[in-house]
Amino acid sequence: MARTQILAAIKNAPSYISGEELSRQLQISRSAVWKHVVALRQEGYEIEAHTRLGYRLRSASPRLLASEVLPRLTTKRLGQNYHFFASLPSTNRTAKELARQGAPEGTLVVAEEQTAGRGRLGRAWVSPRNCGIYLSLVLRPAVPLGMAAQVTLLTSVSYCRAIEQVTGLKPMIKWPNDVLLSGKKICGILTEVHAEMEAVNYLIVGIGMNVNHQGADFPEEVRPVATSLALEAGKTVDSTQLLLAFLACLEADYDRWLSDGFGSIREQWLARAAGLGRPVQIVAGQRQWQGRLASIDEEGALLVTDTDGATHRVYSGEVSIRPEGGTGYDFGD
Ligand code: BT5
Repeated sequence: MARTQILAAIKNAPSYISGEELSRQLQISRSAVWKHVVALRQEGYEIEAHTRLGYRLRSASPRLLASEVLPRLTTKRLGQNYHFFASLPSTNRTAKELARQGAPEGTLVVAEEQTAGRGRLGRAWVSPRNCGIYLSLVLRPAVPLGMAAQVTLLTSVSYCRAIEQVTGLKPMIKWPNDVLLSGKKICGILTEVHAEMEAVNYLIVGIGMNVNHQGADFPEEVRPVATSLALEAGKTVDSTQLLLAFLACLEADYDRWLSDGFGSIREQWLARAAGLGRPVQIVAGQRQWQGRLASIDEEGALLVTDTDGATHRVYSGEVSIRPEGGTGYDFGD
């Protein structure tokens, strides 16, 4: 495609490259070259145009365009089948449609904005334009249905590792699906399973990453519980670098999980667990009870000790971490 070739030529040129040279290389008119340059600028590339010298790339597009992500992808599967959208209702919904049509493992749907982003239990995920990464991956692990929930846990570990690599920040994980900084949510994960006869057919792992949000980007009701990497780091974070690091971490963790199970990820999870040893309130369906967060087991179930000292396995539900000796909750839904 001419536009891709023009971008590559401008990127590879040691300095300016003339319109004449581009038109000769691509066998298209100089005005056609100019039209492609205008389109590239609209995609976020800063391209200088000088009447005598020609074109020069001042900076690459900060957007998660295939032209920026694919050449730098180090993974074998995750992200190789790449679908980028400026806006979608929900990346999980689109990924599910692709999975139904037979999309291969690792298919990635990325959007710059979601107009109907979803959390668990019908809750909404706030997904404003140009500050977050909203993505969904199609995975096809050959595992029993009972292991599907572990994917949420391993994804949170992988995302923490990516954040640590790219920003130096030290996030924590709140079971089952939140990543936190300063006790506030910077990421939520929604894993949806399609199974046949107790075996996973495909999984959609949806991740909402708060990257470059400022306080005003969050609506008032979410502001007290939400933060972003930029707010915590005090500087803008390179979304492309973050996405690439995340995909590399996730592929490594996912492959380890496929061969060795959740036990191989457990220590990494525990090293980042929020609220270990702290009093917690568990809400599972209609039932509410209080205990102390002890650990996580080899299957990814949360281990909570009740007031009588008995340890219970929690497979689903909400956890609110309570301040020691206090009555209120410092985090919860
Ligand atoms: C989650 O649900 O945390 C899962 C969120 C998954 C979102 C991704 S984005 C890509 C993919 N496509 C989708 O449509 N969804 C996935 P839950 O644990 O139910 O938390 C939802 C709660 O988090 C809300 O009720 C709010 O309180 C809070 N919340 C909403 N938007 C937020 C945001 N941007 N940052 C922090 N907290 C938020």
